[in-house]
Amino acid sequence: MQGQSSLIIRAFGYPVSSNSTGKLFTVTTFGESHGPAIGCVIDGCPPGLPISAEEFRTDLDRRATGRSRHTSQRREADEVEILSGVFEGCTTGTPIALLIRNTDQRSKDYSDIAQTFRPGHADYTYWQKYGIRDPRGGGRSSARETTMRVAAAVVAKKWLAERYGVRVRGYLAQLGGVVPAGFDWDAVEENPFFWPHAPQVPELEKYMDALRKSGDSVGARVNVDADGVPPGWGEPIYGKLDGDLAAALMSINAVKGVEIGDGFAAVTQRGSQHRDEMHMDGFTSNHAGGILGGISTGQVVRASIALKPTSSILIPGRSVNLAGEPVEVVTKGRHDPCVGIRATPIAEAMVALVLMDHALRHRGQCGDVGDIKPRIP
Ligand code: EPS
Repeated sequence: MQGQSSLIIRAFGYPVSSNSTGKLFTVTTFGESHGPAIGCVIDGCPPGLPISAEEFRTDLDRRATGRSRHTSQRREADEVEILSGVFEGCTTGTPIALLIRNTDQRSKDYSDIAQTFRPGHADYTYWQKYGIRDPRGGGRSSARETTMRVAAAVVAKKWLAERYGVRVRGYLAQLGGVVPAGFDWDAVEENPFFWPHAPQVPELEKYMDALRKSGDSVGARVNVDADGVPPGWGEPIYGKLDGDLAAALMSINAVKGVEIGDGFAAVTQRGSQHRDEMHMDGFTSNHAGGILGGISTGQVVRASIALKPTSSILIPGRSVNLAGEPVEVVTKGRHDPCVGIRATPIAEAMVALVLMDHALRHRGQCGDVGDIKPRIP
């Protein structure tokens, strides 16, 4: 009996598979980097949201490979086909299925890797877990999968903007040791790095050209801000907004750290410094990153991620092969010397998916609560 009820809870309470995210706005992705296609199913989207295939273009292009010499040179069309859930240009409330066909696979680059493991790559752990893997383009562990997160988030971003005026936007906050010397949101979309200070772009170009020539890779930091989030989103205790953001951001390939607000800087701060004082005309600071007790405060929700340097590099590294012999690995193919350069739209996407899910969850449970006073702007 007990086994049966836990089965029912799994089936009806949560998405069962770990390829799904969200409780009310659920996104399931599928596909491998060198398979025929990648796709996703979005379930729980409210009806009546106008959406067309063309609306996916901007964010998919922002994330895509081959848009500058500083990223992988694989050229994918990334054309979205809407297979279901949209009728006469509007969401119907039924599952939205999106498909993108892969068009530029070059699987021979991966023939050596089929027999060995790239140091620092999920090749090894996929093999240990499943005893079988699709090595072509990294299979399911490839950043190609993030295309569908970005596509799903186009729907979430639009609904959040129309319904609540929420805007989710990110930028590259560090490239290796280089940090922005100034900040201007307008600059972010004007360069291939999503860098917020235009005068530094030539320096970044030089840095990346030298890195690419050296055959090595480097890490990065990406920051995401969501403004317009009303107070109240997030469900203590195990559904905290910051907890769900951390899990969602950590699920992005190569992410090794997530911070909310001041994050790890809080370790050395005093309470008098870290707390965000309140006045009836607003908060005086935002060390908390717009979340207290797992619930949004109404301030900007602020997250930051650390991405590791890409493991697919030209510098030979020691590894082992399937026969248990020591080997030297050099990764061929079209890889990103810094995955962080393309991570801004992906991080935005994960933040948007979590916010959309929590917006629906808040509306479901607390939609009748009404106006709470005082409300600090
Ligand atoms: C990736 C390796 C490269 C990238 C790929 C991510 O794949 P391939 O060797 O097949 O060119 O191009 O990125 C994408 C295709 C994409 O759309 O993001 C990896 O190992 O993660």
